[in-house]
Amino acid sequence: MTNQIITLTRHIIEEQRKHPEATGKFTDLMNDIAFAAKLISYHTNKAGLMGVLGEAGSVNVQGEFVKKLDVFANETMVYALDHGGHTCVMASEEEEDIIPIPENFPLGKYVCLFDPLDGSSNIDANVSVGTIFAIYTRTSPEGRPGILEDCLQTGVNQVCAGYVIYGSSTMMVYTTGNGVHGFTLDPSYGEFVLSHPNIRTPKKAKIYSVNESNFDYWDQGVKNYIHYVKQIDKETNRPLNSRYIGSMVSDVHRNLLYGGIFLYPASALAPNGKLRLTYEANPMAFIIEQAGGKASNGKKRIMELKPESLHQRVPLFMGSSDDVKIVEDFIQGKREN
Ligand code: P6P
Repeated sequence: MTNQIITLTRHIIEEQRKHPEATGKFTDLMNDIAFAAKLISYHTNKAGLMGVLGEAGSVNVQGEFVKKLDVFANETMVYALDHGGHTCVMASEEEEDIIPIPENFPLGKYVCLFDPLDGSSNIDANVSVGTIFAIYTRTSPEGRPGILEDCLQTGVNQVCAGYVIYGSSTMMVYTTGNGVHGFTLDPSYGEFVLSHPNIRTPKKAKIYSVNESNFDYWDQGVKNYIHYVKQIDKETNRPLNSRYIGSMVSDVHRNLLYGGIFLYPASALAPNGKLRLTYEANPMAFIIEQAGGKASNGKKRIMELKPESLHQRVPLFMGSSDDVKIVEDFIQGKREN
């Protein structure tokens, strides 16, 4: 029934009505992101047929080989967001420095940070990948281009965070601080339609997601926690189920819906972990917290960490709140089993 369809645009407008100061600019910005997501979805789903698979040859700031779809997704996000007059600066996993708004375009108050295609090393194997984005309002004076400091705000300043998962269907999940809502793309008429209103994540994990090949490189507290989740104990529903795709958006999305904890700890190989604070950990943390979960670096709330650089990495433990608290106790030596 048409009057049952709640599109992403309608949902945002209805959400914005709760903010008297809203000008409609945010709605336009979200529509620009939705446009980019539809384009990336189309190319990701057609990748095998459109010769966009395989290495683009270059290497990104992370030292990873860039695949053609990475390049396309990054260009699509920049193209969608740089001209509408809603943003003053952007930053991307794919670009070393901040991305200025072209001089001939108007400036807006929003700052958008994104990982345009997270998990892209899985693309050739047809594994789900995703786009992650975080939106802030600028802290630098209006009327001039945004600056690096606008992109290095603590996660608690986010006005919006979301991800798009390109899987068996394309879904956008976002929060503006009033709960978490999921929209599924209906390709027949190109609209994101509300399919998962008010997502809440279970307090207790059923799943743990971690790359256990790093086990010997972890601190003892993390090792003790992984031993703990694998022990047989009916009373505390252990062992947990191990599920790890190696694509953060896919792992976090599954855990968000089913209950689970996602871990990317620091290790001897990666002293600050692998995932980036500004455009991976912070947006996902905002979503997880708004769904009733928790996100920590093992000692501190992710969203209270002050970023020092754009591509700064951070140890990450996020998901079902009871289990993030347990892993924090193991890491802080408050318990050994
Ligand atoms: P590993 C993908 O490359 C990514 O950035 C995240 O999407 C994913 O969670 C993580 O790295 C996987 O890393 O070391 O387990 O392959």
